[in-house]
Amino acid sequence: MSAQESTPAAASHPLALAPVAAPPASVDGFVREFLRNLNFERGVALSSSAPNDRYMALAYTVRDYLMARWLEDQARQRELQAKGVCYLSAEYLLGRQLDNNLLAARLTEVATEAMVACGIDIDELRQQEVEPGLGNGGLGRLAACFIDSLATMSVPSIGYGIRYEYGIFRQTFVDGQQVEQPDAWLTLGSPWEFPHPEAAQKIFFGGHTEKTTDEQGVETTTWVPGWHVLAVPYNYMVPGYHNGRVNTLRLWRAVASNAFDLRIFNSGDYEEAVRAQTFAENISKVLYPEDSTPQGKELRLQQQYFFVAASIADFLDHQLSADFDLENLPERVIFQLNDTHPVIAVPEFMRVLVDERGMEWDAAWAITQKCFAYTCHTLLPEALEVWPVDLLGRLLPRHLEIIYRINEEFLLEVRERFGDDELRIRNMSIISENPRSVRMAYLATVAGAKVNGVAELHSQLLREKVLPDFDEFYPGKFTNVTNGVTPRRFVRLANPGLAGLITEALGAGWTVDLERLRGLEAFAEDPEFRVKFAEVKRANKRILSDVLRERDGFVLNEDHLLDVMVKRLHEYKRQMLKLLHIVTEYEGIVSGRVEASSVQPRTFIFGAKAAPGYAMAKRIIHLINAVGSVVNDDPRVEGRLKVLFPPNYNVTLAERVIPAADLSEQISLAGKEASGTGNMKFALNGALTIGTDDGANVEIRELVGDDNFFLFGMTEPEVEALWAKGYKPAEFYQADSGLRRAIDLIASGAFSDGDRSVFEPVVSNLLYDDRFMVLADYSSYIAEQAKVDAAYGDQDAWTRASILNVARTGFFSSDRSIRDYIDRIWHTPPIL
Ligand code: 26W
Repeated sequence: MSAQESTPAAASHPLALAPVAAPPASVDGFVREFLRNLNFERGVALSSSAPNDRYMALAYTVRDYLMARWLEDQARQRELQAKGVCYLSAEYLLGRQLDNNLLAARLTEVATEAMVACGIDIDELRQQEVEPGLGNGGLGRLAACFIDSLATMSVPSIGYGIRYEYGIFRQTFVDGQQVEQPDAWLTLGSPWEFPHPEAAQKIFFGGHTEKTTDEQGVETTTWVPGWHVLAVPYNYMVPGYHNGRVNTLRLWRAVASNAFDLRIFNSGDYEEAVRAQTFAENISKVLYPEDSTPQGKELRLQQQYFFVAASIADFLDHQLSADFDLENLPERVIFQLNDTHPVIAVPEFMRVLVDERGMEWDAAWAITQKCFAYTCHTLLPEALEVWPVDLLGRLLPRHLEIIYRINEEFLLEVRERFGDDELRIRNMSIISENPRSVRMAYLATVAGAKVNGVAELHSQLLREKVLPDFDEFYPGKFTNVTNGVTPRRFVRLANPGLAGLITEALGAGWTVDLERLRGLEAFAEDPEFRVKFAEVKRANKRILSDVLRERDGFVLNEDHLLDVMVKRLHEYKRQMLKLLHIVTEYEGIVSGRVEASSVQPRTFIFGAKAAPGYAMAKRIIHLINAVGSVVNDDPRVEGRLKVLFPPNYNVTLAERVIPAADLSEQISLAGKEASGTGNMKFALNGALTIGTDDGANVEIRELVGDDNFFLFGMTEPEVEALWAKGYKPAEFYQADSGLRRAIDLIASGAFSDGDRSVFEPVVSNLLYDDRFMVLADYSSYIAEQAKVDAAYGDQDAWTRASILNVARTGFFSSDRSIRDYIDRIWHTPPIL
């Protein structure tokens, strides 16, 4: 997968054949390269340089060291024409790049010394980097972990996505309430991107279709679009860890082809003159901050079509050899659909093969069904995207026609198999009625060679509850690939103390072979190792304490049990259950029923953004901050309970919070969290999990053992049974005095200066709706939290359990996930 064709003359020039030389990997060599970039790229002298100049020059220098490998790798992948993966994702939550690129290129020490040689503290430069927040949460971060593993495992692949000018909003709190600020991450420019306007693609929208029949009576359809924009690719390096490989992440930016209309300008209508530009740029302007409920906005569909059409054109135009026979596409590429957001790629692929390349429909469809696969990341019915046919037909008239034909032929097959079972036909139709819409998950399932969930339980529920008809109709199509996280960023980089301890005990191989962590089981029995391990956790708490003091003016007590819940704010994730635990503890002490000195000192850390349009989620954030400020200022619980809610939770903050945590809160209602990946990061960093049997928690518990996991709550079948029986949350309120006191305290206005109205909606939602059964799981949760307190009292036993969590969760490496995708779906062996 490499850059565009170069002209034959240039290609054969002796210099063109010479390998690109990387600068000398010595401290002197690095200093020279750094100063050259500072002076000639940034155009400043060291003496007059600003911190951002020095950061940019450092980044350019790291790039230079990786460039040779990148260019070589692209040429090699092109030459070998091996089968590769095109990962289509509307989101990539990349996090900061500098340290990951230094680590991958084995340059961390050299760069640190080189900066010292220049009188620069490299850490000051680290702080300059703005993390690219081109994602909402789990799905976006998973994509980032996956492309890291694909590069580290030398799998030919390219990640395609959108270069949003504004990423996920910056969260601030005003009087405890979330206020969103635009994320202008590109203000100072991004040193890690390489624009390639010469490889821009024209992307068409609107218009109508025309049918023509040639003299042989063959009917062809032509799309006569209404308008178009240009998609300009920006390449980002995706370096493999210590394998000399560098894959590409190609993100598309929308620009107007005729950016400026001089004629209109000269007529004095300046705004009109640039209207095309602003209109076009809007397409890649901003990431939609929803992570569960699609708003069905036209611009969102424009964004989805824009990047998949550009990616397919880029692949067919620039990645295939000129004489490539399209019949062999299934041996050459697999397009992985990261949820339904890119599924419009299916009718686009058909349009290109049939309308542009003149392929027969059946031949094209046979190829399409082998070249696509779909990963579903959710269980919430409201998160499954459906696009009204009038909107889709207006924006993409040809694609709607193609979807209709795909559906027609599919339903014919269903009829052949099941006869005229109208209910089944209606249930399975890609087109739903009232309003007439396209069910994107159904289209992805019909077109995909494989459909996978992201954890065992999720994949099972997908087959049994979400898409049962399709599982029956397509035996063998549904599979599972349990999520994973990259150990490079979330252990090696985020927790150097732990990484050092592991390498000391097991050697360095674990970073690319995480199952080797199993070797730590023996060390769990070694008191000395336990002491060292506990010291690493304490040191991480000190680091976090410094970060939170600097960042938010918070003071962290390192002797406290650090109880952490960081993830998007959503009612199914049940931050409200965590809050009821805190209020219960608080109420117990201030009411005098519980002796403060008998309470295990805890600090509760929250991190959570709410989708701006999600009112209840924003109210819950307000309530968490309100409870926090009352608890933190109440001398009766001083030194016992502390609530910290640092704003703007993102990858960079996660890298500080996760290594310091003692307890990982994974408390979603069973059957709602597809997998979770934070749960994996916490376990790999030695936090013990309190959780339900939901998503990947089930697999974590199976691996670490029941003694090293705090399980509570209903199982998924029990949830279904209670729901079927008719769930009355108020009954649980009546039956449980502890629960009643906690809810009553919130309802009383105790956390809102006595104003009961402020949080009344939250309280009544719990008492009369409680869709995610917070009240039903309350008593089991509180009981399990008491076990946590007791367990934490025996630090040595806790540390032993913590070591066993690290030792037994190597399975959750994203390298293992990628291996499963290769074995079960892609069949794209690494090219070594
Ligand atoms: C259109 C609105 C929208 C946007 C994003 C709907 C749904 C999404 C994502 C699928 C939500 C998401 O991030 N899902 C999370 O994906 C993770 C990676 O697989 C899982 O670990 C989480 O359980 C799942 O909630």
